[in-house]
Amino acid sequence: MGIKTKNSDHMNLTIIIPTINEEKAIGKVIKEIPLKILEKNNYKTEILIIDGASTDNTKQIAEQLGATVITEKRKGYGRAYKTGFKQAKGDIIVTADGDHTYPMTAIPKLLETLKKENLDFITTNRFKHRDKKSVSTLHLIGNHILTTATQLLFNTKLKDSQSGMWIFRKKILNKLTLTSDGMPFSEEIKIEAYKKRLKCKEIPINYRTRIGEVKLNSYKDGIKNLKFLITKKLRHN
Ligand SMILES: Nc1nc2c(ncn2[C@@H]2O[C@H](COP(=O)(O)OP(=O)(O)OP(=O)(O)O)[C@@H](O)[C@H]2O)c(=O)[nH]1
Ligand SMILES: [Mg+2]
Repeated sequence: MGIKTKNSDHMNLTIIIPTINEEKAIGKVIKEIPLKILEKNNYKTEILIIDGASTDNTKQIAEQLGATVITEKRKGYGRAYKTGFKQAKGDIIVTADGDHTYPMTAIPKLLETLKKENLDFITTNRFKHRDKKSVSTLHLIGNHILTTATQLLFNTKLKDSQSGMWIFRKKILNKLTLTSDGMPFSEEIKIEAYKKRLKCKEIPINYRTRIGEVKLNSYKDGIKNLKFLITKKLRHN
């Protein structure tokens, strides 16, 4: 008869956070991760910060709080995630920005849904329960255009194509064709998960106002995202 060790059925979880100069927020983000609850729920958690060569104290703060920091000098939000996915030890990956907008306290509940409903990929919808000031009118319009374009071009029912909080099983990554190194990576990972007919769900979350400097160039990034969707659709056909 084998000896049953405590936590022998644990799951490895990697929380990946891309950062550039997020020193005002990153400490709060990491401290908000409910490590004790996750441990109680049998998750062994690794926190990976993929830093795009910050010139402030982002890396030092993250390291002090127990995160593993990887410097990825190549530019881009998508590039950072690709590097993070390669380094992640977890069977399950959770993503979030390093700007305190996403609710890290929601992670245990989202993981429970992934497990209970045997899902492959969860993306989140920021628009149902958001702080009033968290998204400017310009970004609301931009988001609406991009989400509608995603719905029409790729026949998805997504309500928020730009959310940066996803919870998924790492094994699905080899089924996804992820080409973008930039901001369009966010819509691409969702389109790929839905198009590859994985078990996907979109779940509302609370969304807060950003701490720290805005990195996004609203018009430039919005147009880049739209162009990306059209090019991807043409390639798809
Ligand atoms: N490593 C890395 N991180 C990046 C890069 N660009 C953005 N980030 C980080 O990726 C996350 C998402 O970027 P944000 O600037 O928050 O983009 P956003 O959420 O669309 O815009 P906001 O509404 O201003 O929050 C943040 O934590 C950034 O610090 C990059 O080129 N490399
Ligand atoms: Mg953000």
